[in-house]
Amino acid sequence: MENIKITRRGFLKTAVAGAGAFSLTSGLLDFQKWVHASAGAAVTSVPTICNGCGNRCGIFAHVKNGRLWKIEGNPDANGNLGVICPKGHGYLHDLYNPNRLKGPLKRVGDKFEPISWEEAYKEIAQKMNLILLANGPQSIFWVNYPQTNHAYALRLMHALGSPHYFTHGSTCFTARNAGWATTVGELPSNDLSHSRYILIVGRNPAGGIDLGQVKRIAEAKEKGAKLVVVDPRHSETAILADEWLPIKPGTDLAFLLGMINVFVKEGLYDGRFVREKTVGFEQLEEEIVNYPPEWAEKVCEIPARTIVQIAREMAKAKPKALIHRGYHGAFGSQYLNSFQTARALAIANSLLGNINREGGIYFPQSAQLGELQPDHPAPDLPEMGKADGTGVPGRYPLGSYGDGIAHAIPELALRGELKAGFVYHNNPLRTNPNPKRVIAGYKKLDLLVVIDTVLSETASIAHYVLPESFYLERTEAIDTKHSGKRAQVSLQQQAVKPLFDTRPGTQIIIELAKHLGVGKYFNFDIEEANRLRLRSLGVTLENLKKKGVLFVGEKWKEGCGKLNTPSGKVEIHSSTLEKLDFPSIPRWEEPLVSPDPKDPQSFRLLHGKQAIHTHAMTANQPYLMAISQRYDMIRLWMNRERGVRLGLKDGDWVQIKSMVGEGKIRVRLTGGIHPSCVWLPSGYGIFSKHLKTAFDMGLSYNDFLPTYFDPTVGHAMSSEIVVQVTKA
Ligand SMILES: Nc1nc2c(c(=O)[nH]1)N[C@H]1C(S)=C(S)[C@@H](COP(=O)(O)OP(=O)(O)OC[C@H]3O[C@@H](n4cnc5c(=O)[nH]c(N)nc54)[C@H](O)[C@@H]3O)O[C@H]1N2
Ligand SMILES: Nc1nc2c(c(=O)[nH]1)N[C@H]1C(S)=C(S)[C@@H](COP(=O)(O)OP(=O)(O)OC[C@H]3O[C@@H](n4cnc5c(=O)[nH]c(N)nc54)[C@H](O)[C@@H]3O)O[C@H]1N2
Ligand code: SF4
Ligand SMILES: [Mo]
Repeated sequence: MENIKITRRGFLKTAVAGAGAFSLTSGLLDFQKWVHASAGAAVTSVPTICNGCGNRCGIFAHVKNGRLWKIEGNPDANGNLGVICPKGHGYLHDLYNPNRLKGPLKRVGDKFEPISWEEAYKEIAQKMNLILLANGPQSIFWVNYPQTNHAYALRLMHALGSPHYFTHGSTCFTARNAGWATTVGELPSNDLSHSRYILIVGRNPAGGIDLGQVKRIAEAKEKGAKLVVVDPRHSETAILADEWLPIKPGTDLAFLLGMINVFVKEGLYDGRFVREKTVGFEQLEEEIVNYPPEWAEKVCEIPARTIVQIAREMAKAKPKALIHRGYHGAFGSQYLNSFQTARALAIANSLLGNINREGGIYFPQSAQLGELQPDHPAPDLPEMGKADGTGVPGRYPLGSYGDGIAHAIPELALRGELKAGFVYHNNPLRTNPNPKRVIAGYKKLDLLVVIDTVLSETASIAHYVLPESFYLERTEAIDTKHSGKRAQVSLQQQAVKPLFDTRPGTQIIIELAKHLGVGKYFNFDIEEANRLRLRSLGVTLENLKKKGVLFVGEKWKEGCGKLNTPSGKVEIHSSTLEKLDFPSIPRWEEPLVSPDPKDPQSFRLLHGKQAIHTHAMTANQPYLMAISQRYDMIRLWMNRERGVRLGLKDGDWVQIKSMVGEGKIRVRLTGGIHPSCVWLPSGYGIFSKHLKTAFDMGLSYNDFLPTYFDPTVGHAMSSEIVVQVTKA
């Protein structure tokens, strides 16, 4: 980002300006009083986990005189290796943000009134029981951010007999996961630090932050590795790269097919690996002749000679060469062709013979927690598929039953199939496509209970809002997120006492279960559950509390054994896809929609992360919003030449219009973006009036995104947006 240089001095200035705001409030929120009282006070350090985003970095929370002083990274944590990011630093201040929820709320007419926890539980249980009796268990749902510490929510849904547990996967990663699973049996990791050649296609770990990855890329580069970034936009990761290739968005599949063509035609692949560990290479040889690099150049606009050069360089560095497994940006849930793009990417890696190899793609070790049985028997699993079509033969055949298709909930509510739901650490009104439709669907529910820390858009329309304690105020279920060369367990634990009448999420789930009549599956507290689940891993809860993260299990071993695919091998040709009548060898597939090349106002609308914000949940953080404003980051990126053709100057206001929405924003003209698209940072566009700092700042791509369900996986296809951009 050329114009967003955040110097330390600049950051401190905004931080000091923000700190002043806290002195206006009273009690523990009063920063000045605390500074005075704390001079000379002892510092306690509590190892815990940052909840500023899904990375869940290991941290130490330093507490002075009962108040949080600062956080530092835990060097033992696989995911962040001792560092923390700007949004983690900023987000912790929300602990003292007066805009927090301070107690349970009940909707009365169009207002909220305070209610006690006990009354709220009783009323929710009465209404829920009526809905369960009248409509059956399949009429209720739970949707949350998919974190391992949210496991008890799934248990609650099963105890109530409902299959309808959802995560945000269909708006984030389900195409990527399905592509990898169909090809190599599971989602692997990247062994970045040992790689000699790293090709990243539409992933931006330096902006869509993954701190461990950035550190490992830096380590590899220091040892001489080459980094190539394929991104229509000059991203923060492109800044670190040896080469940046501004691809035409939606055409990564063509780029990868062109590379595979070179691997095959020039015999650059690992012949032994292909012979012993893959199926379908012959079919690939037949199909791939259709995609020479000259063809790919015409589609993706990366020169044929560059495609050839990268393929040759990677083959030379193999097997310590990798194409990053990806996340959200290019093929997580973006295009009609995203699933096939993920497949092609997995196959290209396999041809390098890098599967489960050092410096390549590897299957990480992850901790397998023990069960609560026999002490606490688990409820039976519901035997039905989900109403969204996952787990039902014939519909979204590669959809994830575990994640479900959460952005289908509004349709299911409008159709009357879902009647009541719990939304936990998730904000579908802002993070799902086409908010008008999401609002209509969620408003149709007879009962909506939202568990959040603030009055988000979704909380604003709930019947009951149950406030969860801030992450530094609560102890959570054991986290197993940090897989790697050796598995880890980690623990989010209380560092400061709750400031308000809030409760930890796990306690809320257990208390809800008891009031809903399924308490027999929840006759434990989180301390006991954590202790039981660690039993089989050979580590103690006491030690975990002391350290925050612990290594468990065996160390990763190199070598590609039997894979979790039908053939036990890498499926270049997929028999599963053949049976389903989907292309069983990747072949070119157009995106669903494309801008009109002859229309100067027509663009594809892309979106993505900025390093200082998480989704739509940190825009209300005053320090972080101050940075956005100071560095003028709330703007639509547009290619300079195209902007000039529209009569625009840098900083002008523009009008964006799609099939489903319109809005105004200022433009950032830059050479750092492909001419066919515009790019909107995805952290803004808050429309909950309760979020005072963030309200009405910027736009969200979801305002312009029609409601789509990709036919293979059911994902939201969130970059299939054509917009008209005009001077406002
Ligand atoms: N700062 C920050 N970090 C985060 C998060 C956050 O909210 N904020 N969230 C976390 C989560 S949940 C996720 S899923 C990850 C997401 O991490 P990423 O997937 O890295 O994030 P994005 O910013 O969505 O997209 C990455 C890049 O893809 C590019 N891109 C868009 N379309 C295309 C295309 O068609 N082809 C190619 N080649 N590139 C394209 C974008 O320009 C962008 O630079 O980040 C995680 N880390
Ligand atoms: N507008 C927009 N939409 C997006 C994205 C985006 O960047 N912007 N990214 C897409 C991607 S990649 C993803 S992964 C999804 C993510 O979308 P969601 O799963 O909806 O996640 P978030 O927006 O991070 O946060 C959801 C809610 O959790 C609340 N929250 C934060 N901390 C806590 C806590 O400790 N406890 C509780 N109970 N609640 C808490 C926040 O206040 C917020 O209301 O969105 C997708 N859609
Ligand atoms: S990446 Fe940043 S916000 Fe996310 S968990 Fe780590 S420190 Fe917190
Ligand atoms: Mo995501």
